[in-house]
Amino acid sequence: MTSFKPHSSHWGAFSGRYEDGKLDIRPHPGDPDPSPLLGNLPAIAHSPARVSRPAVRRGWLNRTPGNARGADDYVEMDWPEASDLVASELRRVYKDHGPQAVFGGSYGWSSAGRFHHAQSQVHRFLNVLGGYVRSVNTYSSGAAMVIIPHVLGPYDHFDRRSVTWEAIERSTELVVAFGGMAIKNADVHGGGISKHVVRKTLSGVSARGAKFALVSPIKDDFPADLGAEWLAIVPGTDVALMLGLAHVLVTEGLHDREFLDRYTVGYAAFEDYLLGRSDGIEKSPEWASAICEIGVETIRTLAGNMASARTLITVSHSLQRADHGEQPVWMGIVLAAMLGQIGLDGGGYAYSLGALGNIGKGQLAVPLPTLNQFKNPVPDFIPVARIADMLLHPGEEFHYNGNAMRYPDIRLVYWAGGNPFHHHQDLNRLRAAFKRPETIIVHETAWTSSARHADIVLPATTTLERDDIGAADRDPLMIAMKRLIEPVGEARDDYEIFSQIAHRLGKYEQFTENRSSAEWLALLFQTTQKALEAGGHDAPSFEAFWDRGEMRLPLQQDTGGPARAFRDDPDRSPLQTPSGKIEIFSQTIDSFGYDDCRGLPQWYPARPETDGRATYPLHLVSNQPHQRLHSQLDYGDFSRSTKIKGREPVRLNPLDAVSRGIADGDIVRLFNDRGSCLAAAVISDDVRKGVMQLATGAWFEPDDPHADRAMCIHGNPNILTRDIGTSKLAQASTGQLTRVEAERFTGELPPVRILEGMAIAGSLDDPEIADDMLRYP
Ligand SMILES: Nc1nc2c(c(=O)[nH]1)N[C@H]1C(S)=C(S)[C@@H](COP(=O)(O)OP(=O)(O)OC[C@H]3O[C@@H](n4cnc5c(=O)[nH]c(N)nc54)[C@H](O)[C@@H]3O)O[C@H]1N2
Ligand SMILES: Nc1nc2c(c(=O)[nH]1)N[C@H]1C(S)=C(S)[C@@H](COP(=O)(O)OP(=O)(O)OC[C@H]3O[C@@H](n4cnc5c(=O)[nH]c(N)nc54)[C@H](O)[C@@H]3O)O[C@H]1N2
Ligand SMILES: [Mo]
Repeated sequence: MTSFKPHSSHWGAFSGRYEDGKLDIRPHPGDPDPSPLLGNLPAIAHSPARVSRPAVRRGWLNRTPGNARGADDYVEMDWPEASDLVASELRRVYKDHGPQAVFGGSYGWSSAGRFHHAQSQVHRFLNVLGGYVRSVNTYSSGAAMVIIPHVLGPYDHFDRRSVTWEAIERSTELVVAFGGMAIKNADVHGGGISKHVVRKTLSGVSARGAKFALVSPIKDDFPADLGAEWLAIVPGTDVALMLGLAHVLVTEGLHDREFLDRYTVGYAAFEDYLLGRSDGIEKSPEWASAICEIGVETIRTLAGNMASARTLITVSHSLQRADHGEQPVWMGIVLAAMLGQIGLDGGGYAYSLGALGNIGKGQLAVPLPTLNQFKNPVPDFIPVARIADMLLHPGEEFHYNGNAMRYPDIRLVYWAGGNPFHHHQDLNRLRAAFKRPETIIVHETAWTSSARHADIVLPATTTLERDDIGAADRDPLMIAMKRLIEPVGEARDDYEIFSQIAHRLGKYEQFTENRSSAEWLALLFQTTQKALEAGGHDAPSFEAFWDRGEMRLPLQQDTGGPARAFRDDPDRSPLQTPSGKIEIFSQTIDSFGYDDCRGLPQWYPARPETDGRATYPLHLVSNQPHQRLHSQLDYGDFSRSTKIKGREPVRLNPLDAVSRGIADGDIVRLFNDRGSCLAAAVISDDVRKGVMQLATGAWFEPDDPHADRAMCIHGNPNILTRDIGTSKLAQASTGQLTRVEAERFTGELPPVRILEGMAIAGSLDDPEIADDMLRYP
């Protein structure tokens, strides 16, 4: 009998045992509310979706004219040949075009584990070769990461060191959650989460008598049993509602003038806008109600309640992953400032609370092991969601955060640990963009759609196939992640793959520093161990930690973070903004002269969606899936158990279903000017009328891989979403919302095959294919 060994994932700590060809998973005994996502893990050991051998796209190998990326055959080869091929191609591109022709942004969540983290590995590797064009910010929070530093201070001060669950349990009387706090989202935290506490914490807060207002088009964005008031808002209109609330505060004299005077700049100009003195439009509850479709009385009552209780305003990531996404983040801050509660225990403003399972927990008192990525000498970068623009428009000018910049001319794209055909918008446009580079290299664990658009696909192990150290921001448990299964097929660790290629390029010593993976783990562990020792804590050796299987890390005391310090003494602890105060008006942003993000937060109607029709009638919300992390392990049992007729479920309101003749369980076709997809209808009162909700993450499978405007037969919403930046300020993803129409699908239902693996055309042992290979320079 083998024993259960400790391991960790982005969705929870667990132990596993592999026996008789079966992987058993047990949640960590200390986790009060383990995630069902653990049910996706066993398939890793045997799924045909795994990449088993290095593979190369045939059209790339023999330089076939015309580019068939996404529709081509793959042939397999041995590791030494694959490593040679990648090395010689990298040598060519670096020599002929330089590092500014290599895109290594490689966005993506990859897996938990401090050393084998794919992004760190790929960045370190490319830096050893001379650098690469990088990407900045995230799909998660691209708009907030740019606006918050202008108006409140460093992003991580307010994302991480903000209001804690402890303070909420102690003091909060009313939580107004814009975008909700869906329990499904708190299942996950990047790097790991040993205790899922959000459900229990919210119950406790509710039991103490606190009230909740859920502002969302979807009712289950808040736990159903806590009696939250559901304000079923029109998607994309939160700023109008916030302005309506602000208007009530001012006209009823409920705003905190003293706070605004002492702690903010620019309120007077904002009030001119709010009351219509500057533009002739009063942002009254009536005005707001006409836009967001929340009743006037509801707005008035909520504003009154907010002013008379210890109120916490939360704004979810999702609100800013939309057109003009900077505005709700900023306007939420202004609303909280008007209530005068920023920096009070359990009051004020908490950005993205509930979006990830460790937000709101205490800070670790010691640093975590981190692999040195070295310095990147290339200055060029893009805001992460501008990838298709970059590939389609080399040399073209774009604006970002006060700078006019140009897109670099990319010849080679290197991706490890991310799935752009999951995370990017307007996939038909992304397919066109992915035809541009000369070479695309991907390390993948599985034949995702991104792997299927690459020229060289190298099979990577998952964490289950390697030893690592598990640790994450705000999680007090460090875990000895022990290998549970042998590598599947010929999969290798990203580190091993890069080491072999580096060797061929004469960079082995620089990349590996002559250390094995095991030696790296022991070395990286020392960062934390030394800090523990210095702080007088239990500081076991690496061997002792590895034997024990886990180690508890100390937490900092909760002092209320930078907001509390600022409130207590704004002169000695100013905010790190230009004025040292909360910037209701930002001189800096105003000076950029952007028409889509001005010096004050304000209401901007969404930009028109289409060239064709006037508009599509339904709002599509494409939010995070409850049954997986993004696209990861869509082939796992739990994710598959939620599919209907093999498709991703799409939820819609009964009224919208009836008027379109759609019944529960029907396959529907969603469409707009950009594309279309199939999905399975689930009719639900939890979805506001006029809204459809289709989670992200079903692997993109085109009906016709050769078509320019393919339909996804599986249910990936990004075939429909818009590929435009939030504004010239942040240029962030607007993937959360788009407009669509839907109809019952009556055609013959094509089978979904993408989760069943790739049909490989042959191997290099095959003489005809080997001949192609010889023709490669
Ligand atoms: N429409 C719409 N689109 C969205 C969003 C939305 O709200 N709406 N949300 C966005 C957000 S917030 C995010 S964060 C992104 C997420 O986008 P991604 O982070 O790109 O999504 P993942 O599915 O996590 O992709 C990780 C990939 O890494 C692979 N992988 C895992 N472990 C390893 C490893 O050790 N080595 C290697 N080489 N590969 C590994 C997995 O197989 C998987 O394909 O999506 C964004 N896209
Ligand atoms: N189970 C699971 N959990 C996850 C992830 C996952 O893939 N799976 N991904 C993780 C990641 S990377 C991130 S960044 C976070 C993302 O955190 P979020 O971006 O906050 O999560 P979403 O689920 O995309 O959106 C939350 C809710 O916002 C609501 N919403 C959408 N548009 C609007 C709007 O205009 N107004 C209002 N008021 N509400 C709106 C939707 O109903 C949606 O359910 O989630 C994390 N948690
Ligand atoms: Mo994210």
